[in-house]
Amino acid sequence: MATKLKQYKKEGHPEAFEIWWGCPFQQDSMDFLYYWSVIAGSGISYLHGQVCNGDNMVEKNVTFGKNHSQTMLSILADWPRTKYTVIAGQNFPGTGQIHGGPCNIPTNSLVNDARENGCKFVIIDPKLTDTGAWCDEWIPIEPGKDQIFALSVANVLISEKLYDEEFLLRYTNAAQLICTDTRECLLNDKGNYLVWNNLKQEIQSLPKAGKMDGLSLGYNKTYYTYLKDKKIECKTAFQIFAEMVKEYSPSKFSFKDQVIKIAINLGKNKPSVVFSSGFTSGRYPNWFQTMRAFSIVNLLLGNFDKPGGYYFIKNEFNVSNGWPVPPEVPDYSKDKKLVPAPYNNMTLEYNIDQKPCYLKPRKYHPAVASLPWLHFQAMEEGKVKAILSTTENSVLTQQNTKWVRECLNKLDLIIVGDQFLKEFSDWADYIIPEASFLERNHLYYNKYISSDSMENLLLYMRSAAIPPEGNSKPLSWFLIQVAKKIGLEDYVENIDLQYKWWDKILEKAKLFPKVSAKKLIEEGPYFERYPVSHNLLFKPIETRSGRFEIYSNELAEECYFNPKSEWHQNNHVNPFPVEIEIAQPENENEFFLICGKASWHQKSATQHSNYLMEYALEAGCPYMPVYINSTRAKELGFSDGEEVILECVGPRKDQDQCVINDDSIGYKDKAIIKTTEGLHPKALWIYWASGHEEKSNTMASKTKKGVKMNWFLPTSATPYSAGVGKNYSIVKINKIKG
Ligand SMILES: Nc1nc2c(c(=O)[nH]1)N[C@H]1C(S)=C(S)[C@@H](COP(=O)(O)OP(=O)(O)OC[C@H]3O[C@@H](n4cnc5c(=O)[nH]c(N)nc54)[C@H](O)[C@@H]3O)O[C@H]1N2
Ligand SMILES: Nc1nc2c(c(=O)[nH]1)N[C@H]1C(S)=C(S)[C@@H](COP(=O)(O)OP(=O)(O)OC[C@H]3O[C@@H](n4cnc5c(=O)[nH]c(N)nc54)[C@H](O)[C@@H]3O)O[C@H]1N2
Ligand SMILES: [Mo]
Repeated sequence: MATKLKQYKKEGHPEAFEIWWGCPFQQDSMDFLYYWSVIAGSGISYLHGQVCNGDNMVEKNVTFGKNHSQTMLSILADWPRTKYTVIAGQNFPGTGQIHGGPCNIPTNSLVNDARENGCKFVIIDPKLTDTGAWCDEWIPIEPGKDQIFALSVANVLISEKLYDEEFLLRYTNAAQLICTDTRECLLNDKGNYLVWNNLKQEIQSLPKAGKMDGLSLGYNKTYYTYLKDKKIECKTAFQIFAEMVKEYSPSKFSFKDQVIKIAINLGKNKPSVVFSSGFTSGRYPNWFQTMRAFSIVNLLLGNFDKPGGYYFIKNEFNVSNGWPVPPEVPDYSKDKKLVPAPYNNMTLEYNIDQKPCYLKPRKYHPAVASLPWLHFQAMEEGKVKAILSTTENSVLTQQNTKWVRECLNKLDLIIVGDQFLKEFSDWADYIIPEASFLERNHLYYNKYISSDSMENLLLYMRSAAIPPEGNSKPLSWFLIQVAKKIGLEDYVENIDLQYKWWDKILEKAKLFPKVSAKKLIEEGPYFERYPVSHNLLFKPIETRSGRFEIYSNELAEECYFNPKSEWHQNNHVNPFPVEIEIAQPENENEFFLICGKASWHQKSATQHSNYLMEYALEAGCPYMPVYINSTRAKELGFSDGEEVILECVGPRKDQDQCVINDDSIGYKDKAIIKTTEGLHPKALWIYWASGHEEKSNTMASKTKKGVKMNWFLPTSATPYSAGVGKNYSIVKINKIKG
């Protein structure tokens, strides 16, 4: 590794070496990885972030602004007082990914509290999951139709006048005036956004969030004004949205009565409601506008910072990173342009994931976690020549396995760090025997509200349970040795990732020495508790209008109306959440192939447990097969337990502008089917990462019964938000002849 790094540095391209890292809660300090990559000048990518929730983060930034985005992303709500909850595409008791944060400590108990307090839960999912069984109601949505569902709910809320007018006027840009013809917003000479003042009967600039004097939603109204002597017809953003959703009547659904009932329940129980499109995102290229539509329904409901609604934690530990500060080490930021990176880190602006986010106009939003396909293209072009992968398994978990592997074949060097063998280790030139997360220390920070209406800020060390086994060492130890070999010893001297590193974070947060890594280990977590308080303007709303946005000024200015943007006039970045069509199965034996995480597995990480890999651990829900709707199976002449052939047939590049590489088309594999009534007829469904092919003796590889989803998945990416279509696969199911 040192030899290669020296060589690439000499050639002027240290970024030809990249670190790919995965789970932030299992791997060695991501803080240190970012620090190391800055001092070494290497590339670095939180590669899996985008396949997980990266475009969700973008949407929450676009609609709510940075200060309010995290709450919305992690569905942080005042659960004990919530009365009605509708969640799409999340198996929340099964996967625990609600109310975010490491380990999701408070999660399940809070959702249970909500239920005990009478909250009703509705799940929207093509598949009847653990959550579906737990919820009061299951809506078996057609894959990719969640956007229309949300727009239908908005339709009912508006036509039944079940929205919160005062909230819309005070905190959103619902009153902002938009030109009826072009749908561009109106601006005055000073570049201010404009509204109609009903009291004064004149146009004025949009007041600060919190103020509503004279503003009107302009329902069913048209306004006229003169700008530079030109008469302009305009309407409020609310009115244009209301006209847009008229087209989405619940009658478009086979379960129209439920849609109406859900909308009315949301409206009647507001603000003590939660309406969410889930945490993990980017399922299809319409998912960004799907999330926008869900967010706007919440804006109509005004369920923010009120009992039982989304809650913004007011108190914070000022937790940053543990990087050593000059003069302890030489100045590492001199002559280097650093930009924000995941988890309070900084990174070099020239990195593949960053460069397109800092163009003018931006091509991607800086909140994207990564831009995976650009790394693969860079490997094809010889710009990335070597990688170190830690705590992730890209050869299985990134879309379009075939393409990913072709790109990997072009590299000079692949190093993989893990405790277990996995698909990626089969590709490695070197395997680093990394100490596992149970053998090292790491500081974590979590925040949530508890049933007693308190904000809880929690710092804790996940401390080593045992010392590293055998010759294994934390990855940081290996990287420090490499740094010493390439002349960076001054930057890595005295680095102590067991204690000192975390104390630095606590010191920067002004908590040290009251709180220290050692004390956290010896005495347990450090808590601060504050009573819940309601004021959503506790921090400025960091959108372009300073308000939560129904009409996204950012999308308008940066992309949709910007002639310099590659996304100019592209509906994926329309400032309103207009319907985006996705490619569909075309023949009767074609389906969407979709997936969900198994509640008794951790993605591809648990493949070596033969017990967990058993075919039928959960009696009615075997792990390996492909689930198919019973009626569809019968129509096509397939029976339960039959072995079939699946073949990827789409989406093709010519079917969708978001498809970047469709090399997966034509890929075939055998699968066993399991018939079920608990699945939408248009979908085939698998447990995520049930299929494996690691060469050592795992039960999964031996039995070869599971399907490896990403072989069936073309590479796609949405404009600006970089959602990577992780369910966007169309497959044909065929009989095995003879
Ligand atoms: N036990 C366990 N817990 C985990 C994980 C694990 O592997 N195992 N993984 C962790 C990680 S990294 C994450 S990101 C989270 C993920 O956990 P979740 O957020 O729950 O996400 P998934 O399980 O990927 O998908 C959830 C559901 O989305 C449904 N779905 C698919 N397509 C559509 C659609 O078009 N519309 C709708 N409405 N639903 C759809 C699937 O059927 C699935 O049931 O869980 C975390 N927690
Ligand atoms: N088609 C499709 N693709 C998907 C998804 C999907 O729903 N559909 N889901 C996506 C999601 S949400 C995510 S989060 C990604 C996950 O994709 P990856 O980031 O690749 O995650 P895992 O499969 O959990 O692999 C993690 C690896 O870390 C190793 N590991 C565990 N603990 C440690 C440790 O302490 N140190 C080291 N060095 N290694 C350790 C495990 O052995 C395992 O091999 O996949 C994504 N890919
Ligand atoms: Mo994830």
